[in-house]
Amino acid sequence: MKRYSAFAIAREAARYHTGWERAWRAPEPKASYDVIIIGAGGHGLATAYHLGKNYGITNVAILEKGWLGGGNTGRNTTIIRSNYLQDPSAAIYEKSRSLYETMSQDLNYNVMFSPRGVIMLAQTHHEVRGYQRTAHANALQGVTTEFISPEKVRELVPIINIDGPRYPVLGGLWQARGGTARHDAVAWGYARACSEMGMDVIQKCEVTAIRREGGKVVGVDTTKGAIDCARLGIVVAGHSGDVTAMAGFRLPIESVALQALVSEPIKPCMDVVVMANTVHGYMSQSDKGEMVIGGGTDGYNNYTQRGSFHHIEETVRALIETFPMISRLKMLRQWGGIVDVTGDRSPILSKTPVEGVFINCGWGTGGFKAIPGSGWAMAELMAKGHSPLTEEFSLDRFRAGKFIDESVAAGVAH
Ligand code: FAD
Ligand code: PYC
Repeated sequence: MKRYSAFAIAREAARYHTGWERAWRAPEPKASYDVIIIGAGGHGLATAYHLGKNYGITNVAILEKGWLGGGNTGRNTTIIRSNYLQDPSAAIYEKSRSLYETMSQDLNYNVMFSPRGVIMLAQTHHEVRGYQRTAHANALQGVTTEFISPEKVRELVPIINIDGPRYPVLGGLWQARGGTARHDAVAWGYARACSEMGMDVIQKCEVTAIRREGGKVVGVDTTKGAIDCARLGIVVAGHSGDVTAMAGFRLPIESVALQALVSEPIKPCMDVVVMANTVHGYMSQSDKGEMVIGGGTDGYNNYTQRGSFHHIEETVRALIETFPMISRLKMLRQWGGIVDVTGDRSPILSKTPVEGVFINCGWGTGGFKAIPGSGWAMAELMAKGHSPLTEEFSLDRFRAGKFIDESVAAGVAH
């Protein structure tokens, strides 16, 4: 595959863009693979990529029932940060954040990583104490964050109303190297790199059954026929419960809709990401100028990929008190995704009761930021049978009661 570069753009401009190749192949499935990954979202693709890059395992198929990145990966508000409280979380989220720094170069694909900084506003004294505690924990974990004053918040975000009609801004947890990236590009960049390594990324191929013999996986049935495999990764976010049911086990997970919306594009007015968790809403400005806005999860389980109307109202109301100028904006689009939420708001990266079957799920409302780190760790788990980054995130923690409570760091009301 030809590399993307400034020279390639100039060359193609000179010949009317007739020489570009397809970014990834569109193959039909083979009869058998060493590894099958179910789900071509960011986590599935990153797992496949690191299996190839870090372990030389390339006889891999990634099966996707819809289109590449059409699940939560292409529906999220793209916030990247690693300011979590617990040590195992800080380790995997910071690994991930640092991989985002070089992702465009690693994949030879511009994912538009923008480390513009993320503030989580503290609007109650309880939140002030919570975020100060997180800043101290982050210092011990080697994650650079700081608790900043209301004046500093105002300096960073001139459009903010720090006096607030209900909750004044009392400070904020600031991560200067947090930010955003272009979500589709993350999926496309990984797909291109996987295809380049000889892996098959197969879209419109739904897995309908998982075949087992003697407690071990032997393959899957799909809408494109039966495919054999020695190892299987289930990486399907909101559909994890459905797919693990095919393998005969249940997960401690719930699927709920989480939604977002964008405004009409306006001139640059906010160059950091702001999360206001007490009033509940978060906002950033896209490169096109749209204000990207997200709300909370629905209060009931569902698979609608839409989200309920009252959440839009609540989210917009919360953001208008925080940023009064947005009351003048027209909203253009709204959408939802089905997020997979665990009781402790931490992910599951684990072996399963079926030999050869591995699960990566439970990223809930916050897995976009984790894509490269999760792929790195999941590939290690699948290739070697263990990974220091996944150890604490196994399914066993629910049996042993060793929860990794990240309900504050999750940032999104559940
Ligand atoms: P997905 O991208 O959902 O991929 C799973 C794939 O599996 C899907 O494409 C699906 O079609 C496929 N699949 C399912 N069943 C089958 C089957 N039987 N056969 C084949 N394929 C199947 N996270 C952040 O870090 N920052 C944010 O700002 C943020 N904002 C969010 C805002 C919204 C509105 C939403 C919905 C989520 C947000 N998230 C955010 C969470 C983040 O999007 C997810 O945690 C992450 O994208 C999950 O990636 P994934 O690869 O696990 O899942
Ligand atoms: O995890 O930072 C996050 C997040 C923000 C919005 C949705 N998730």
